[in-house]
Amino acid sequence: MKFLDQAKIYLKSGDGGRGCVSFRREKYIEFGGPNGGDGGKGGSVYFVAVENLNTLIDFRYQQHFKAGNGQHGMGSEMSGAKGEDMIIKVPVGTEIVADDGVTVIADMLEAGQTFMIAKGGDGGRGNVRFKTSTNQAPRYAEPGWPGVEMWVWLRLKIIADVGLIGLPNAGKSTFLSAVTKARPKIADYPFTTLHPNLGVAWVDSKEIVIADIPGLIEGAHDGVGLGDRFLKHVERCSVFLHLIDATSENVAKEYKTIRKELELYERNLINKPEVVALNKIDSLTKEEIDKKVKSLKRVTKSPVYAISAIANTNTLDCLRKISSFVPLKNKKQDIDTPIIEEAPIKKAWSPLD
Ligand SMILES: Nc1nc2c(ncn2[C@@H]2O[C@H](COP(=O)(O)OP(=O)(O)OP(=O)(O)O)[C@@H](O)[C@H]2O)c(=O)[nH]1
Ligand SMILES: [Mg+2]
Repeated sequence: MKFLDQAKIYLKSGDGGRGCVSFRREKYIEFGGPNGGDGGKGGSVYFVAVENLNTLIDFRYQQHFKAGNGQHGMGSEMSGAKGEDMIIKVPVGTEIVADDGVTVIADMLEAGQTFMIAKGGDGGRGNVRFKTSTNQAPRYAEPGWPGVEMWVWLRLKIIADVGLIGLPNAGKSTFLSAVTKARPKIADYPFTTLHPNLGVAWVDSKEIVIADIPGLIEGAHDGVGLGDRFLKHVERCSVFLHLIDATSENVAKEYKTIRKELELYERNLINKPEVVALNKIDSLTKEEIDKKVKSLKRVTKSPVYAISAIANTNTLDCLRKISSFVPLKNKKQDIDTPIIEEAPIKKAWSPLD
């Protein structure tokens, strides 16, 4: 599946239907009076967060979403039908941002969360509503109220419990494939990973979602390498697993490079809990490992583990430590019963359809 974490879409809620001007005409009934019905309400546009999506790629193929218009009122005091609602499914973790690209309108954080972004226009009142003692035969009715139209940005920030960070080639994807069923691309050249990969690990019957993102290098905040925009996918994690290649000369320096980039991306990120893993210890002697662990401990207060993702050495201990920072999840809301305060759902548009 292709990955896309930003998309711009157009939304329009339905216009309300026009009220009707009509008079009762029947044999033997004189002065039947007005009987024009009201127009129907326009459909509204909703967003609903769903769990089984993790990309916005479908919005590359469809960018326009319109709810149905209300029908016009009719004679015999018949109201027009309501327009159909438009329900747009987005992955959990999607921010809905205004056209200016800055103002966050809604943050879809939980499965089943529903947000009405554009309310349908009200229907106009039919002429029967305007009958008064002084005007028994009004010849006017209201027009329907127009719907709302807008462009919005959808910005996906994947929600994972653990974010894997480190320089390219540190072994992030190898770690993900060692502890989860995910099979990301692994290779011994930098920037193998070009978009985030997710995997689910089970630690003592606790479920933790791990996100593997592209490697960071010095200057990533200035766009060097793949830049640092992928950090948005780990900014909501409970904990970072910071992987460091044990075969590199100066592990302390590499550690500091990544910490600096985190800080430059968002100051608060360096206060997030972190577990440090010196990876690839299968390629080192015991003395070398001790020496490198010591030099890491001199520059960080975070717990340091010496692991080998390939040989699966100490990965479980490391995972247990990570898991201690991940809060237990609440039961997720069933998405078949979304909470909607306004109109009931009639039509569901799904990128999966
Ligand atoms: N010897 C040894 N090699 C490892 C270990 N873990 C990963 N590697 C190797 O290191 C290289 C890079 O691994 P990746 O998992 O692709 O590294 P990455 O951090 O995801 O790299 P990017 O996606 O480029 O950021 C591959 O050739 C792996 O086989 C390990 O524990 N021991
Ligand atoms: Mg990788």
